[in-house]
Amino acid sequence: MSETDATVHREEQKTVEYDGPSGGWGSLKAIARIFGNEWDTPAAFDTLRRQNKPKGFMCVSCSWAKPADYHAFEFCENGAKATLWELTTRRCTPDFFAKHTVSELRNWSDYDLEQQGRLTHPSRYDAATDHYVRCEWEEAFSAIGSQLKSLDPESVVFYSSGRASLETSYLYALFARLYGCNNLPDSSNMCHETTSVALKKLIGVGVGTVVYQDLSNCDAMFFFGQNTGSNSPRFLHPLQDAAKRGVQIITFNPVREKGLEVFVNPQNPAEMLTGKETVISSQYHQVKSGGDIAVMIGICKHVFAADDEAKTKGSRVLDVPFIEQHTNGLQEFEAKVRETSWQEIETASGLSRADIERAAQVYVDADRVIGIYGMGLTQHVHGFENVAMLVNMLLLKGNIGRDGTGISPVRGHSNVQGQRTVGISEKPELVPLDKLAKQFGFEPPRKKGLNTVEACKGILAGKVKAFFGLGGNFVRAIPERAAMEEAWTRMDLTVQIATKLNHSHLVNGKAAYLLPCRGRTEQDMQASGPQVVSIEDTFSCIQGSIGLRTPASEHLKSETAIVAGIAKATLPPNPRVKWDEWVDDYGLIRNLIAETYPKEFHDFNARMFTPGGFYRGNTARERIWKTKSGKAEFTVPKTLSSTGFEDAPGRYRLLTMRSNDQFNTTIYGFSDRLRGIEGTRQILLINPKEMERAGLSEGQMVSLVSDADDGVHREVGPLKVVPFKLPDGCIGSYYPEMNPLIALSHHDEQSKTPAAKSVPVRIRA
Ligand SMILES: Nc1nc2c(c(=O)[nH]1)N[C@H]1C(S)=C(S)[C@@H](COP(=O)(O)OP(=O)(O)OC[C@H]3O[C@@H](n4cnc5c(=O)[nH]c(N)nc54)[C@H](O)[C@@H]3O)O[C@H]1N2
Ligand SMILES: Nc1nc2c(c(=O)[nH]1)N[C@H]1C(S)=C(S)[C@@H](COP(=O)(O)OP(=O)(O)OC[C@H]3O[C@@H](n4cnc5c(=O)[nH]c(N)nc54)[C@H](O)[C@@H]3O)O[C@H]1N2
Ligand SMILES: [Mo]
Repeated sequence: MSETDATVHREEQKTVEYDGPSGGWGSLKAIARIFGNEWDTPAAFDTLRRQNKPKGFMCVSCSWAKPADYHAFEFCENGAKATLWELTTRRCTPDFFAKHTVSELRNWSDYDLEQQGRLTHPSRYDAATDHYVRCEWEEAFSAIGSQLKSLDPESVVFYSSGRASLETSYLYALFARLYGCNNLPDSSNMCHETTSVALKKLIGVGVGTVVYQDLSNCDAMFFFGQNTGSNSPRFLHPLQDAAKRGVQIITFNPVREKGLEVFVNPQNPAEMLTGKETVISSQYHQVKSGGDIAVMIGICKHVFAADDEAKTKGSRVLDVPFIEQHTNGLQEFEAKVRETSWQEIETASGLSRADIERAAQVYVDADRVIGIYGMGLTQHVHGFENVAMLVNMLLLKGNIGRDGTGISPVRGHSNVQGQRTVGISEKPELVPLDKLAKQFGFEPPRKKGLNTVEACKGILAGKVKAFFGLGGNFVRAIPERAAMEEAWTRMDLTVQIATKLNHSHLVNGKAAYLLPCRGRTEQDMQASGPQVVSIEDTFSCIQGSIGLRTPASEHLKSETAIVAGIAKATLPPNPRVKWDEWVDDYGLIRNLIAETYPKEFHDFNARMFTPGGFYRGNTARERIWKTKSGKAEFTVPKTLSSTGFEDAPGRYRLLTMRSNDQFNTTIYGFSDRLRGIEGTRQILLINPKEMERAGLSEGQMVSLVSDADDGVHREVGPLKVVPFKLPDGCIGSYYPEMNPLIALSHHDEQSKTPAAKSVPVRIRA
């Protein structure tokens, strides 16, 4: 199936080598370009000024930490875009839905749909006319409730996208369990699930061990597949400070990402006026996509060699006391590393031995090292092995659980980590079910629920009959789009809680409801007064957020109120479950959270406005290992490549990328400024040598075809060929446009995270 009709853009495409820094004037211009005339300027600036500060609201974009000693403007280009996107003056009203059928809107692009602005009224799908029509809240709640009562709870999926507050998330998970299932997949299943599974197994906690102060105390950082400049730009500030302090920053990434090369701080007038750049990465290695296991084996090989040599002089490179006291499995790991040849490592990584040794020497010399990573490690068939290799590497020199060290997965959505903390999980063993049973007087379901890939399989097989989306754009974000869209409309019920219109709302089930909610920037007035909410950042710090803007429409409800409204209409009365009272006062929900998770959330209401947030603790950071063996685990890598498929003539590894002008499926514009790609997203990035080999010329239109070995035809095109610096065998294009090319079965073996960073494809000229 071809994707182009729905996503093609009208502007002329041009690609220029971008030689400016990340940050700088470009980031301010980028904001002005997108929002030129559709924001209420003074009010918007007032809102931005309060972003990520105590008693302000916490950014709706990424989950990067909000420091206690904040800047005058504690926001970045992309955080500002996300905020202004929510504050748009445009409205998507019942009139709009009266003008366009759902079938028509299904062919609109992601960009054009969200450009309609904020949703204003609850709506119901009217099959007779193929329109969304306005309905009343109570009507929606009772219709949804009565349909849910008639369904088998195990046939219903409760998805969430990572933005909703801790308060809403806790109620949402409670609702699903009171209803009778653990079908609580979230966007994390497509993202850092690899982290949750791997780190839990290897160091006993499913999250990173680093906190803000570690960034100021480390000697070196090793970066694998995380694009700071676009995806967590506020991280550029501590990175810049680190670089200035002489910290060695070693980057492995198939793409030369500007934000990891140089940075001009847009909040520093002197730097802005002089254009003075800070070089971020001291070494930048363009590893092949899927080549990180090999790279890290190479680094460890060099560490063992350096240790052999040190021994002859009576010293050690390995942290022997740490390894003996705290780890398990070094011997087998060491044997595997020693027997792997440099030739194998060079082939699998695409890097030379000399380059890997140069990076490894920094690791040998540095006393305190942090390992940082993103989707470049997690979204692979052997993503688990990627993360496990980084753990191996850090353990060798005791780089976990010491000040200035640690492992740091950079999380995605602003509260994705927190949602998991308060019970949104398909894995019953991660949730204190006995506690919930006592608290609310019911028998929680114990059967494992569906994660994202399993939910997709269930929908394809017709076993899943109803889908709830607490935010997000599931149908655009998942793999196997063509088959999924077709199967989707066979569901009995789809309910989407959203701020803006997106494609998932338009591939509706037989009965469908579109329920518009307030955003985090907006005031949330309930019976007891204005409400505040809370979120958890990537460093496990929990912080309150206060919305002050007037809501986009008087007909909106808060996410908390919508979840509670549906739950109340669905479930039998239970004296311990007080939906109405909880909506009246979110402080009561925080008390419930504190009761379920006393260690992390005691005195929640009192602590929620601690500057920088309160830390919920991390056992691995204290070198307490809640693993099977009671120690941190070395893992023997079973492969050198994380792609999960063999190389073959004409087969490429497709990396699906985010541009600087998008937040996931939300497309703000068509300028990927930091990569010099302007005006279109329908492109195929490929290096000039590979172009020549394949007989392609610049600007030629081609399509991509899936090369998975299941025989299913998947195709996306036309795409314009653009020469781009990438390793041999690797090509790039944008997410979500490329998602029809990803087979549902192409996922990390252990966590089932879709393997979006090495998709096997062929080019069809
Ligand atoms: N502005 C903005 N911010 C965002 C988002 C957004 O879309 N826009 N999304 C949010 C979400 S949900 C998430 S999860 C995060 C995602 O943030 P990131 O983790 O940065 O995710 P990606 O941009 O998908 O890719 C990360 C990097 O991995 C590199 N890469 C690809 N394959 C490999 C590989 O095999 N090895 C290595 N070493 N590198 C590789 C890519 O070139 C890219 O630079 O950002 C969050 N923040
Ligand atoms: N090929 C490929 N696929 C990928 C990825 C990739 O790198 N490559 N990345 C994966 C990753 S990391 C992730 S996290 C997923 C993202 O998957 P999702 O989280 O499902 O998608 P988003 O695009 O973030 O969702 C955007 C929608 O959220 C709604 N929204 C925005 N703000 C709010 C709010 O405050 N409340 C509510 N209720 N709704 C709101 C709006 O309607 C908006 O259209 O995609 C995954 N898919
Ligand atoms: Mo994500």
